[in-house]
Amino acid sequence: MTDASDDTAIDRNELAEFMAYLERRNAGEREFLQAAREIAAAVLPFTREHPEYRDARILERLMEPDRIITFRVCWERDDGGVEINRAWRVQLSGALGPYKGGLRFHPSVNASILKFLALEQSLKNSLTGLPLGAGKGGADFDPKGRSDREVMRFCQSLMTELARHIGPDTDVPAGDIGVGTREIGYLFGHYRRQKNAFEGALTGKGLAFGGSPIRREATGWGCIYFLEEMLEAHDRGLDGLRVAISGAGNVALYAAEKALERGATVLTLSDSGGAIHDPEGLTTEKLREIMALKFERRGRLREYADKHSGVEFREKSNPWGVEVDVALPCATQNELDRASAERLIRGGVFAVCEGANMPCTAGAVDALRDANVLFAPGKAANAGGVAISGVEQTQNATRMPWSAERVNEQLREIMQSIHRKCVDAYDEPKGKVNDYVRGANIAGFRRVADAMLAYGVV
Ligand code: NDP
Ligand code: 2IT
Repeated sequence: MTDASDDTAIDRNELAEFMAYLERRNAGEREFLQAAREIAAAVLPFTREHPEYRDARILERLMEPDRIITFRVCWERDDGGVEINRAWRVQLSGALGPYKGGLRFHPSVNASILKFLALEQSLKNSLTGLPLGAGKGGADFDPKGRSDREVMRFCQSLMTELARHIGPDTDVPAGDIGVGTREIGYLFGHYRRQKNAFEGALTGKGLAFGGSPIRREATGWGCIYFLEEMLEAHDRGLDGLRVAISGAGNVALYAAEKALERGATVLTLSDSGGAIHDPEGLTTEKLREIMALKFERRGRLREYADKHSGVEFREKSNPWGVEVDVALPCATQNELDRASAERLIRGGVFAVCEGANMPCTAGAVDALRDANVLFAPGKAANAGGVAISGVEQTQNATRMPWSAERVNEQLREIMQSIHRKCVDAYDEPKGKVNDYVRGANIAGFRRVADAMLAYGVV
């Protein structure tokens, strides 16, 4: 018989040993190692009770991508100059279905970031219950300040190479930071032409050519559906709560839309230029204006603040200094650190739900846990986007479009079932809020691990 402190010591030693192994194999890959540590901290104690996973070294195998494809993307600027970018596709795990995950276009993109995103994707996709493997890709291309034609030429050049590695039964990319409807249109148009096949090799497509209703909204809306489940399980509701959201992209703006619909007061948004704080709260009309600014004109939030007296703009800052009940980080990784978490805690926050992938640093997550704040990790809370990508694949495969109502119903059900899986996988001792980090990692791991065990050593 061991007592709790013995267990903690064993957990710590095992984690240190596992991380030393991963660090040797993935030296300097900060984001990948950060994501891997969170998963290992939850899964290692679980596999102690399930030695079959250990004997087959399932966790180590999951953390070694099936393959990583790297390639050069050359394209011509409007002025005739030649640009060279680097692109990747990380095909991490095909255990549960064709590789699935977005493409990111951002100057910071590198192998570590894409490996972390693909690893998160593996457990997230598993949690959806759909037949989705895990991948991620992208390029160190910065779409900011580029004309539509330049973006088109870049997408076409990238797809010239990527097309040979993807397909509806092989690997199905979608959007992520810097890749939205415009980019998916250019990418799909070039894929279709090269392969001479109209097939669901990408998701997030326009409605006119095989896209699904609600795919654009799915990540943000799904995040709010998860938040509602989490609040309800702790005897709270969203109506009347003050919410801080970061980001002003696909995830953030649709999370804001659904939060408003549910009666919450949304006080903040942010972009790479800084954060806006509207002490009166956004209205549907204000949000429409911001959506037009960000999605149609590709403008900056600063312009919005300049036009609206009473809206404060904090240059190069984040929204975490504002007193709120709920925080939804929806921009990018590591955007909410321990100091920000402590500020939120002092301001009385009681729920943090990750719309982005790994927006909270490990220190922030520790601080929130110590303060007994409800915390939903991205792999659970933002799974609605990839879930509706899965639904888009179904519609493409059957050549039968679904109604918006049916897709939204499916989204709600999937987010509810993910919440249930997290709670069922890990029971927190009484008096503490549920540990969704442990729950999501264990439940997500279990399904992939069972498939991998069934396949034998491959
Ligand atoms: P978008 O490109 O639509 O929006 C990203 C937003 O975050 C923009 O407002 C952008 O600012 C801001 N941002 C991006 N990088 C930084 C940075 N380094 N510093 C400050 N602000 C930044 O992307 P999405 O909304 O699609 O993605 C946001 C997050 O959600 C990412 O972590 C992504 O991986 C995750 N996610 C996305 C899903 C999807 O379906 N799209 C699904 C699940 C998770 P600016 O407007 O100035 O560019
Ligand atoms: O991080 C994510 O889950 C996404 N960017 C969406 C992936 C997808 O395939 O829809």
